[in-house]
Amino acid sequence: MKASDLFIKALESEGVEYIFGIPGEENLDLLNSMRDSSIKLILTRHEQGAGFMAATYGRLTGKAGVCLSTLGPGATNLVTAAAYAQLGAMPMLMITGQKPIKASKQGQFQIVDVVAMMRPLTKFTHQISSASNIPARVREAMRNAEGERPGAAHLELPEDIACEETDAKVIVRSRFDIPHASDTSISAAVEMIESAQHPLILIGAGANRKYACQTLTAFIKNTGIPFISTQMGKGVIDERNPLFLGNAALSANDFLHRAIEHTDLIINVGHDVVEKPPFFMEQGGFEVIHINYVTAAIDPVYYPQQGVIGDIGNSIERLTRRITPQQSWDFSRFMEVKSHLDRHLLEGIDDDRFPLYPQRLVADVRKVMPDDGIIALDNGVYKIWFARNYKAHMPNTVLLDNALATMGAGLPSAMAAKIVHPDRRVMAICGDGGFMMNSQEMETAVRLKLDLVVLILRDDAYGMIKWKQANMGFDDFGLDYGNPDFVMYANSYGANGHRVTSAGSLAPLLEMCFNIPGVHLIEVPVDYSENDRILNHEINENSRLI
Ligand SMILES: Cc1ncc(C[n+]2csc(CCOP(=O)(O)OP(=O)(O)O)c2C)c(N)n1
Ligand SMILES: [Mg+2]
Repeated sequence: MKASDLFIKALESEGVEYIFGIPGEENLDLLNSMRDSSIKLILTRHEQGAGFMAATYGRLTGKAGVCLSTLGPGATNLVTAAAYAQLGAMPMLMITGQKPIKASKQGQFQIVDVVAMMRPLTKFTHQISSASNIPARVREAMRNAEGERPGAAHLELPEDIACEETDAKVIVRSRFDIPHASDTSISAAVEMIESAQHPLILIGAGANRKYACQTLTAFIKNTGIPFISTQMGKGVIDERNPLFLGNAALSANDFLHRAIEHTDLIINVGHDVVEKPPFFMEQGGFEVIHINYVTAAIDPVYYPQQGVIGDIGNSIERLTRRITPQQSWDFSRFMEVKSHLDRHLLEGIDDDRFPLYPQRLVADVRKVMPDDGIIALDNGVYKIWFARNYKAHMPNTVLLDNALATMGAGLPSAMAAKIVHPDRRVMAICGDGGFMMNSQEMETAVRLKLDLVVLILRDDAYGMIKWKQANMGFDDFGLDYGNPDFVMYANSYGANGHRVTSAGSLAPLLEMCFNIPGVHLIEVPVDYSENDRILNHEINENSRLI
């Protein structure tokens, strides 16, 4: 069999459904091997878009998303997506081409050491130097990408290896179960939780990965212990739950930090230090139980006293069975904090001013999204508003990146979400800055005939940095720009462009767009003038008073 055919057969055996990417001449054998394959090629307009789509496919399915590029410039374009997958624990396999390695006639033209470039950004990176090794290398790349903690893997398939003949056979996936935590660590955790006075649960990104929602919901129901979520832990448990205190969108000085100050034990489920810390541990302060698939990465602000390491769902189920709710537990302070935060979150939801204020925008988006609707956020200051104010109802329905926190991923990740969940409503929410970093993928979305709403928050600036600039006491400088006419821009791609012209027209327009097939782009002018006052000052001051 030809090596490139074997490579594709190996990917088929792994259950790969799509390859996102842009082939170069060095990938043409592999591309040809895809002709009769069950794997669909999703051609993009930039390798970064392909990488973000593959990573999000991995995030949503737990199976590695696969992307493809040529050597040199194609591979360097994948670098940000590699970091996105690696930091965000999203399983992804990148395949890049290379000039012939046995006999090259083109000097160093386009050649960079891609394997070395990918090393700090991946769990596994390897140049395939013999066709007979393809089955083992593909299996090993997938095992690394998908195994806990998931991340990026990379294989380089040089041109001359891709066209070799081989009689090697595909290696099928091993069957295995994720190991369960030991009885000793479960018992230690039960003892710590029962003897605490104000235990508090924190739900992080890892809990969103393996759908631990049912067991966690039962744990909270049976114990009555209140919980908070990190940005990437949103939705594991329905945030309308009466025991939900709030989201740790800000690292400090928010209402829920009053609850964190008050706790003596945090039950930390699926947390990852790669997220902006939702709390800071201090010597002599509260203790932490780390419940996760892997032991905690230690950091100056994170050094849990107890680990419960193994399948999260199983650990939680066993803890639920073993824990007896205690008379001595006192959650009154937590519920007091919740009532203040809930009241604050209601402010501005019907604000009629135009351009729109973020609170109104978030509330209107929530209104048109069903429980299973997915919002995919790019990176900008609105991400904080959505994390704090948008109540997630189901796991993985708020796709945001609080790990690499890169701009440019909002549109591609929404596209991948729509491909994985064609029957759900999916909306990309982007700043005018982040959208323009990968806006070319509008063509891909139109070509794929995706039904998608792309909401662009227009402030004609890098608003997030303006907000930080104000927070640091600097005057406005250097962060404003112009924009294309987004309506004409969308129409030129064959998408449907819309512009919001009053606060009241956003929700009906969103509803209309979801009812008409195709890609819809909606420009919403936003007023960020109160970001500094509210996020930097008001929340800080009000939360100190409670
Ligand atoms: C690729 C990348 N470049 C720069 C940054 C730093 N950064 C974070 S948010 C931001 C501004 C975002 O602007 P926009 O997308 O318009 O959103 P806004 O905050 O204005 O709503 C910048 C420059 C980043 N996170 N990622
Ligand atoms: Mg902006």
